[in-house]
Amino acid sequence: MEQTRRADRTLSMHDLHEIDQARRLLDSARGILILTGAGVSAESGVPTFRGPDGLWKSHRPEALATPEAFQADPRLVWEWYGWRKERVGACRPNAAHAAIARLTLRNADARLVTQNVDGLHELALEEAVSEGNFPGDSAARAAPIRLHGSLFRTRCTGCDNRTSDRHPVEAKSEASLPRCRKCAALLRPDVVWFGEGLDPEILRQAMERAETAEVCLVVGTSGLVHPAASLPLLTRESGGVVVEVNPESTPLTAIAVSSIRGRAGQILPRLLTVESEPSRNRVVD
Ligand code: BJW
Ligand code: ZN
Repeated sequence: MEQTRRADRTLSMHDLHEIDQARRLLDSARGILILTGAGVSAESGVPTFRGPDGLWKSHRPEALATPEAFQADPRLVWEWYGWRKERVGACRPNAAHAAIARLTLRNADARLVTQNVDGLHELALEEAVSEGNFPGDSAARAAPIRLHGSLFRTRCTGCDNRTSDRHPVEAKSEASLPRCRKCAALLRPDVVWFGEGLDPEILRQAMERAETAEVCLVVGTSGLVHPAASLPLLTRESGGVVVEVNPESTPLTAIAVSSIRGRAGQILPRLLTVESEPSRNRVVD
């Protein structure tokens, strides 16, 4: 977190060159897939998973983010998700979310696929639509493809019914946990845990986008979790190129034609904003 709150560093000539090269690739690309991970929300105050301040530093994934963990102790799992809902619910989109939202609204060939469950891309879209002058059908078209579900939705363990739910979670005892209105079975967060398959239709759409994209822009992901991390490989195997924005190198760096080492909130406004757009979210050094 400390790293994310520090003032933006001055970009070097090398950074500026990388940004320039990536901008040209994006400007001429007919299909663009943007794949985001937790790092894109770090500057909004949402904790990432891995790394020194990540959630997995103090919580074991297998104790909280697997179906087995939920079966063994649903109260503990709900307590953790309740805490995250509260924390994330207080966060606002940052300049990176805003830049992505504006790109996907103005460019019908650009599509966002996110691993994030925090809803900040969706909020940024709403804000951009209310501020900008975008074509009528662009908001629906620009909706992110959400690979791992949403913190603000529940799924019934009995009848599979899904509902949006922004309420705080009452997880003091198992008896107080949220239950289905239709069948009274226990509800669970509508997220994808380790060992669970992704929604096949969502995965199909993401893979199709990856295969047809001329540029896959990967932002703020460790590139460790599959099948999300396989999407940039698909783009490359299909003849496209990969551009990465991340302060650290990742396994995806090796396949990237351009790696921009910096924070999403500093880099993306430079990379994606066009001159005619409002300058509110542009970063000036
Ligand atoms: C910044 C920044 C700033 C910091 N700006 N950047 C192939 C090979 C090996 C294993 C598998 C495989 N295929 C499937 C698997 C098994 C497994 C898996 O991938 N395991 C690996 C970890 C080894 N995958 C699954 O189980 C998936 N299901 C599946 O494939 O089903 C079929 C199947 C099952 C079993 C076996 C085989 C096939 C499901 C994966 C579900 C992941 N779920 C989670 C939790 C979601 C709900 C919740 O939030 O609670 O999703 S885990 C967690 O990791 C979350 C994230 O979406 C996901 C990815 O994390 P992300 O976004 O990359 O975050 P971090 O923290 O890792 O990285 C942050 C990055 O940001 C860092 O790089 C920083 O440097 C950077 N950063 N500040 C820009 N300001
Ligand atoms: Zn039910």
